[in-house]
Amino acid sequence: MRGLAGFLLCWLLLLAPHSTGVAAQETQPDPKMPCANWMGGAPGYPGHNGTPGRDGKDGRDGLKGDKGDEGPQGPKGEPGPVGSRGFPGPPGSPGTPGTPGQNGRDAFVHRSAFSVGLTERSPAPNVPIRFSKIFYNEQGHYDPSTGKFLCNVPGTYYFAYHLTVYLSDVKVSLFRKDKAVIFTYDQFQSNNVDQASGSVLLHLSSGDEVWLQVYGEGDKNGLYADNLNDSTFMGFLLYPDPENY
Ligand SMILES: [Ca+2]
Repeated sequence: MRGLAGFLLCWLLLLAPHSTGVAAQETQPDPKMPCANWMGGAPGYPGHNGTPGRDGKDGRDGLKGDKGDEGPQGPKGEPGPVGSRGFPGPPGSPGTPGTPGQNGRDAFVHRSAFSVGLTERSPAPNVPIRFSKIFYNEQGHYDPSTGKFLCNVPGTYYFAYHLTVYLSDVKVSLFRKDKAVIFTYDQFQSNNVDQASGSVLLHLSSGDEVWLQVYGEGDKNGLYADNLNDSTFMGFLLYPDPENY
């Protein structure tokens, strides 16, 4: 009895507010309305989310983008290492000729020579013999009026004499500055013609005089002379002193 009463009560409660539309609901009940399917249970809870699906395939490449703007110029780099040495260059062209040098000293000042001959027989003794025939006296350093050679160029000189001796002995000396340097003596042989010769190297200073002189007491010395130039006297500068160059 009690079950049936409850059922009826519920039925009345549900029917009362909708009494005017009962006919339509009875023919096609709405499943969404509560209590419409009053014979079923309450709706269940929503199910859990399913597992994620697998990743899809990669898409095709997109179109190439436009070229970007040009960037600003970077800072200047460090200098590179020094390169290797190059090959030698070709020889240069000849230089311009230099200016002419100064004129040298006239070599004439370093010349001194003479060659003379005797023209008078038996010259006076104890004084310079005067050789008056001139073969060579370009510089005039020999004085035929005195028979003396005067040194003008300091240096070393060579002197020589070749004398013909006839009829009597001859003794001569070559003098330098009033002093006899060498002697030559020839003893005459009868019926003959002799020769007396001498030569010497001397160093002379400017102003030194050189000459030949006959020793004797009379005027009849055997020093002979004629037009064949038998007796001669000569001298020349072999080389001047270095300070004269
Ligand atoms: Ca002799």
